[in-house]
Amino acid sequence: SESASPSASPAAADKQVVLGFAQVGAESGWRSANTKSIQESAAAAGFDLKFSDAQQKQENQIKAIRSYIQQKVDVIAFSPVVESGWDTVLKEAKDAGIPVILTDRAVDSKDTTLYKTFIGSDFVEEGRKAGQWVLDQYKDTQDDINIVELQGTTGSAPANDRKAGFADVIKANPKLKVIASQTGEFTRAKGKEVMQAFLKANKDIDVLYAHNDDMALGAIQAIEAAGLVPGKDIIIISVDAVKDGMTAASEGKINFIVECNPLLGPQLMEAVNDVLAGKEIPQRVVTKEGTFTSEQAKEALPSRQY
Ligand code: GYE
Repeated sequence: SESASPSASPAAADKQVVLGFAQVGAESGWRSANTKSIQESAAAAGFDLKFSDAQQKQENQIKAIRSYIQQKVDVIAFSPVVESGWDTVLKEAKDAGIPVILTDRAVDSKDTTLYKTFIGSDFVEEGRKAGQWVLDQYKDTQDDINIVELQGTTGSAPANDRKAGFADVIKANPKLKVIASQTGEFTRAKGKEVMQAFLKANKDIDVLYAHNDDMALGAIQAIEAAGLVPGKDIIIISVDAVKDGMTAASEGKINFIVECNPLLGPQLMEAVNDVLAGKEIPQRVVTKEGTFTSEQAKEALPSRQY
């Protein structure tokens, strides 16, 4: 090929890079945008992408990773459904000499040599931003503020960390009380179902904190069906800032959104190239993101990419 020179490595010059990617599922708008970003950037990088969808099940992801090991792909990348239980399969990849890159979600493996890098958001910080908004909003309250929480997938890094970051900030004001907290599995359907149950069990809900937009959107349906006004009768905070979430925010139905950027494809492909070229890469690459009030959502919406 054109770029081949006596010093260039034959692998880099001649052979198409094969990347095996084990995706979580298709549970949310965030996930769809993330999948699209990975597929488009792999194509742009000229990689042969092997893509699998685990339907939110760890066992399916482990199977996919094992099949990538068997196929001897050049690099394996994945977004781990849950944080724990990865050491065995990661060790298998390491023994086979296949580098692994984590994107989006973290693992809790103590041995950090099991993967090359982790590219994704700081979910604790996202939870803290959500908590800070609530803290500021209710700083002068004399009354108790009853908060319900829709958690993401049980055991996933974003659910664990968004819960922890939020709790850590709001504890500064004892009037802020999380009266119910349950998983809505990051989906609209489950968000709606659990919000319905919350509304049945608690007559005085002031605030909903949803770990993603999709669950907030499902909950909005439940709130409206109960004859309440989302964004007024119940103040709503969510995470992601995908199009549908931003639309609801611009309509005043979601009061505050913490951004979580799903467009990780370009950074991942860059990391794949670096790893294959034998370059040192940082163990952790944190995505930059902001927050939106309803007003800011209205302004930002026309130029959003996802
Ligand atoms: O917030 C949620 C998705 O891991 C950051 O997964 C991701 C989360 C995202 O289902 O919408």
